[in-house]
Amino acid sequence: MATNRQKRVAAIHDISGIGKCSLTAAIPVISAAGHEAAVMPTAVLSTHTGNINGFTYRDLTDDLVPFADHWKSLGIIFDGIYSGYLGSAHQIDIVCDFIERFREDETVVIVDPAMADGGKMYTNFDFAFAKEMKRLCHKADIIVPNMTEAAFLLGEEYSEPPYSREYIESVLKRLLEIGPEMVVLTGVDFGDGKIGCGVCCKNGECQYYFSEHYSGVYYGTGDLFASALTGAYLKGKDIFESARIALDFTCAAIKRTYDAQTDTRLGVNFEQGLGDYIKSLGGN
Ligand code: PXL
Repeated sequence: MATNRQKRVAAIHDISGIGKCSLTAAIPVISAAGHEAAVMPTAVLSTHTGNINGFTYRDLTDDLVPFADHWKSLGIIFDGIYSGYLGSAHQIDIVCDFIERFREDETVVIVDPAMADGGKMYTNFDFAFAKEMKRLCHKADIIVPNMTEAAFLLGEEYSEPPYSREYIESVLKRLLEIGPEMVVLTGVDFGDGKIGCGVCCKNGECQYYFSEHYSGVYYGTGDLFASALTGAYLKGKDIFESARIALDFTCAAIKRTYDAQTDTRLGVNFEQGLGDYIKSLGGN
């Protein structure tokens, strides 16, 4: 009996040489969870684009369909399809087609609508892109937006924290109406010095998880959170346990970085938390 079949996740993100986000977060975290990370790089950058000038950007749009064609010809199947930072509306179309071609009955589709934070779209994105991203979220089983991405997906203005419980519940409910089975909303802040996530399922069950709040902007943490959630969920944890594990992993990386007082634009120290992450999964 094949009881320990290794799972394979298609990770569709850019690769930024410095910054510990997108694929440089997804590959180690998904691997630590014991899964195979098959990568489809959407672009190659010298660094991420957040608050850093002069980054290089090589677009790989023309390679994406040939990647998919080759994988199809090899009969590759995926237990998970996990998308993050996409460089254009055209890339969103390609990922939508990829999901149509590769989704099997048991495939879990996780979409991190990586496009905005702190009330602003990332460099080179506009609100038309948010509309396209909504189409991709419609195809997902799980979406993992932060509060800014949630507002832009819903076509409303970003509100600064703290938030009321009613507002967060309304955001979660309206995000579910876009189409995913599960929503994991990050950056939930009720003004009590904690920060965390709200998790809601189509069946109406909702939970919140919180952790300590460190001042500062920590780049790449959305990608680490979504990658850790993906790893845990494919490990068979339910969405609530997966969110708690991902939050603990991400907050421990932020704490390590806060204590070390390093340049937060260059990413957080998640590597030294991979051992604890594996333990929280009960091994890899
Ligand atoms: O962490 C999200 C992200 C991923 N990839 C690139 C980015 C960002 C955020 O700024 O610029 C290239």
